[in-house]
Formats: sequence, structure tokens, C-alpha cells
Amino acid sequence: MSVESTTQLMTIGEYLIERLQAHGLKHLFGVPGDYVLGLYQMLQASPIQVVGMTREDAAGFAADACARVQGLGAVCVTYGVGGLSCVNSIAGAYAEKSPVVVLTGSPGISEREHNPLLHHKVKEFETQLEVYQKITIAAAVLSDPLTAFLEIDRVLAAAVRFKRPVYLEIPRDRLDARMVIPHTPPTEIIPPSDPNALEEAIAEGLEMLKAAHRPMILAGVELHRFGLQDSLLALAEEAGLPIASTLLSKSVISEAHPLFVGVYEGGMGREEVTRYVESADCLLLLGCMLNDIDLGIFTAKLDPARCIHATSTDIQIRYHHYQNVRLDDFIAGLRGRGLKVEHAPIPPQPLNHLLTWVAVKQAPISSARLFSRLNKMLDDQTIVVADVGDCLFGSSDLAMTKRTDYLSSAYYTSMGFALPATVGASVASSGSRVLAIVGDGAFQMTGMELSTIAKLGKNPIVIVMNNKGYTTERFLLDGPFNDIHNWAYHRIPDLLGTGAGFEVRTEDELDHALHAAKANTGSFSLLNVHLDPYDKSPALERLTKKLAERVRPR
Ligand SMILES: Cc1ncc(C[n+]2csc(CCOP(=O)(O)OP(=O)(O)O)c2C)c(N)n1
Ligand SMILES: [Mg+2]
Repeated sequence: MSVESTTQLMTIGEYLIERLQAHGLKHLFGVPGDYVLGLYQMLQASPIQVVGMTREDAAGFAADACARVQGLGAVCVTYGVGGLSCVNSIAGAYAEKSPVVVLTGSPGISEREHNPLLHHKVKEFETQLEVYQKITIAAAVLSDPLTAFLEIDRVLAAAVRFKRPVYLEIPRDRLDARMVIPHTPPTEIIPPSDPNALEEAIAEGLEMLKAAHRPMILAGVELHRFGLQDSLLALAEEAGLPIASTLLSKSVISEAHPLFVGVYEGGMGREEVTRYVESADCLLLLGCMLNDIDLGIFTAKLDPARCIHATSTDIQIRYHHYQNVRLDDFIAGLRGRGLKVEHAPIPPQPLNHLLTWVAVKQAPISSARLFSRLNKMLDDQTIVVADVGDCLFGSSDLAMTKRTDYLSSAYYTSMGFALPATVGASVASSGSRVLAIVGDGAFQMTGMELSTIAKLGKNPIVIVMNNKGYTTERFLLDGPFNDIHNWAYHRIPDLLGTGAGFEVRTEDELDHALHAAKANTGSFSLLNVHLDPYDKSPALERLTKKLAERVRPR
């Protein structure tokens, strides 16, 4: 091959950026560092928007939220100090099936001779890769131009196919390495269903559903991740099947839909929803990850003999399994086969009676009343982001009228998710307005992402539930380790030079502050809502009772 034609072949960096764009990536979050500066320079010159964050773990949460809203997210971080900082948020993305691409630079291959002690190295040069191999679905170091281009294809295809995070490390002296031979990207092929297994699974599933008197659907988070919400609705509407969601999949369909029953959380959920789901004589679980939080700390009573449990990896009907049946094919296959059911009357949604919220003058605000008031202000433009703590449990009763407008770390439950995820959601869905609900403890972990929000000129409304500590934990084991310093959260706008802060102690102050925050569309608004340290939402009341039994079993 002549030198001239070789120079027209792409470099590793060019190909990587081109493939990320081909997979629909529009935004990327991170913090630069010397091992990754070359890639930063290339990204900056590309159409991908690079959003600088205050910390790498926060960048991971932002990329996760972006992936949930847009289908793919990415971080770009430096070696060691950056890569290892976002391990927790990428682990969360793995646990909750969110496809985030981790891009990291590393020392050049030529710099590694004689194993020198280069800054940011921990143990071996491969240590960071080995850590990420445990928490991603595919990982590669792009050190060899003979394999790097295929590796980029393989790793990105895995993120898209399995909806899990992936890892790509580029030694800094390999960024400009060119293809040795021309390489064209593959057309992504997700293996088709085995037609015999598919037909048998559909026939068996239909037989069970048709024989049942009260079948219904439990819609899981995979329906969102794999973009199957339309298919779910088409099936439910054709057959008249009621739908409940889980906390992790909350807002998988509009909660104003007439077939929507509520969020099912076993013994932790609203009683009428639990009763409705548990009295179904055939439950079609679609894309559910049956974790302890979603199952109300395993208080859920779901008899496998009555369940059809279809996920992206496996279909279980009663006590046996079907392999190689795709979830999309299975859902589509249940349609057009004469399935029509009569369902019991669906319990009314909580929003209907909460719309009449009126402030009780000078009454101290409680968690239950706070959520009732927040319910009143939601509209089709609102995305709710909840952190972990009473904000997560209390927000399960918020009525989300649009799809994908509720984001939380509801299974991995990492505190610190909400403010960085607010950055990701605000960037990924610029027509929406984020309502972030966060505990004071979680806010003290990552709340300074307000700085990024200020820099970007975004206008979320942030509710800090200030109960002076780790209230969720107080009910498990009380002690001074649950107390935290009381910040004047409402004065953070003074520090950042932008934003509107409100101190809220009573119902009328809350009402006033929320009206003012809604009207403040030019910057973020932050409400410091003082709550009693032992106050809790009705959902937390039910959960702590269950958890305490496990922490200190008698
Ligand atoms: C990163 C992380 N550290 C610790 C925990 C354990 N944990 C769960 S809830 C909680 C307290 C949360 O406090 P806060 O954010 O103030 O919310 P509150 O419970 O007071 O509503 C803690 C420490 C966690 N889930 N995540
Ligand atoms: Mg707290």
C-alpha cells in the first residue's frame, strides 16, 4: 500500500469518535487530565458536546442519566484518579442496565518500558482495566492498530445490545495510530429468535393468559432500556391487560393511562396496588429485574406457578425456561391471537385527590405533605430525578404523566445520584425542566454539581429534604453517626453567583417558594425544606419496618 493511501485511513481517535456519533451519542461528561488530553482535543473539535463536571463519579451519574433519556451516554476521564473515581457510578449503570461508554486515556505504550512509576498508576498498568472488566459488559485497551478498530466495533455493539456499560482505554501514543488495512464498521446484528422456541413460548404463554380470569402485566425497566414501550402499550390495549410498574421502571408508561394500576412494591407499596397485583391469577412480567427494593424487601407474593417472566435474556413460564427468544419478538407475538380479557376495576390514582392541596398556614411541613404538593406541580415538561433516601420512597407516589420522566437509582441505590443526573437529564432533554429531590446527606455528597448547572445555565428546581442527617438510617439503627452538619443550602446561590434560594419551614412558605421557583426559568432554584429528623413518608414508614427486621433479626 502506498504512503499516500495509508494517510487517508482513519486514526483510532477519529474512528472512535465517528462510531460514537453513528451510535447516536450527542453529549459526553468528564474531567480532563494529561493522559486523555489528546482525546479531549479531538472531541472538542467534533459535534459531540463535552460537558465538564466537578468530579468523575458525578460525570458517571450524568452519563447514566443521559443514557436513560437518549439511549447512550459516555464519560471521558483520565487514567487512575479519574477512571477509578467513577467506578461506583459505572457499577450502578451496570446494575441498572444503562449503556454508558467509559473512555479513558492511559500512559503511552512506549512510556511503559522498564515499568516506571508514572503518576496515577496504582499497581500494574492494567489495574484499571481489570477493575472495569468486573463492572462492564465489554472492555478493551486500544493498544494495537491491527485490532483496535475491530475492538471498538465489538465493545460499542455490546453496549447497545446488552444495555450495560463498556470500557475503552486509549494509551495516549495510540490515539493517532492509523488503520493498517481499510476497516469498515459492521452492520449491527442482534441474533434472531429461535423460531421453534419462540412459537412454543408464545403458544404456552397465550394458553395461560387466556385461561386466567384476572391476568395483568408487570412492566419492568428493560421495556424502557430496549425501547419496547410502544409494543407494551399495543399489547395491553389490544388485550385489555392492566399494567403495573416497579419502582425501578417507574414512568415506563404514562401513569395517566387508563390501564395503569400503580407502582407495585410488595408490602412496601400502596395497599390497593399490592392487593390488585397479588390477586392476579396470571402475571405477565415483561423485562423485570426482580430485585429486593422492587419486591419490597422480598415481601412481594408472586407465585411462580402463576407467572410468565420474560426478560432480554430468558423466558420463564411457570417452572421452565426458554432460551434464544427475544423479548421484542415475544411481546409482538402475543398480539393478533385473540387475547381479550375482562379486568377488575382499576384503583384510582393518588393524583386525583391530591390536586386540591391547600397550604395550612404556618403548619410545619412534613414529608407526606411535601410530596402531595410536588404532585400538584408536575406537568408534561417535568422530569423528576430522585436521590436515595426518603426522596426515593416518597417520590414513588408522584404521578408521572409522560414516559421516561422519572429517573432514580432505585435498585443499586447509590446516594449522590440526583444532582449529577440532573445535569445529564437537563442536557439530554433540553425541552424539559428537571425537578430534583434530594436528601441533605446525598446533597452533601454531590450537590456541588449545581456549579455545572450554573455554568450551563440550566433551570432545574432542586428540593433539599433537610432532616439534618441520614433519616432513612435512623430508623434502622439510631446514633450520632446519622447526624450531619446543617448547611444553609438556600444560600448556595450567593456562593455560585446565580440561582434562587428559598428557606422553607411551613406549608405556606413551601407553596410560595414553589410558585416562585416555577416562575424562575432563567436559573436553578433551590428549596431548603426543613423537616423533622424523624419525619418520614408513608412509603418509608412501611419500608423501615421491613428493613429493621432484617438488620437485627430476632
Ligand atoms: C453512596 C452511599 N452511601 C451510603 C448509603 C447508605 N444509605 C442509604 S440511605 C442513607 C441516608 C440518606 O440520607 P439523606 O440523603 O439525608 O436522605 P434521608 O434518608 O435523610 O431522607 C444512607 C447513608 C448509600 N445508599 N449510598
Ligand atoms: Mg437527610
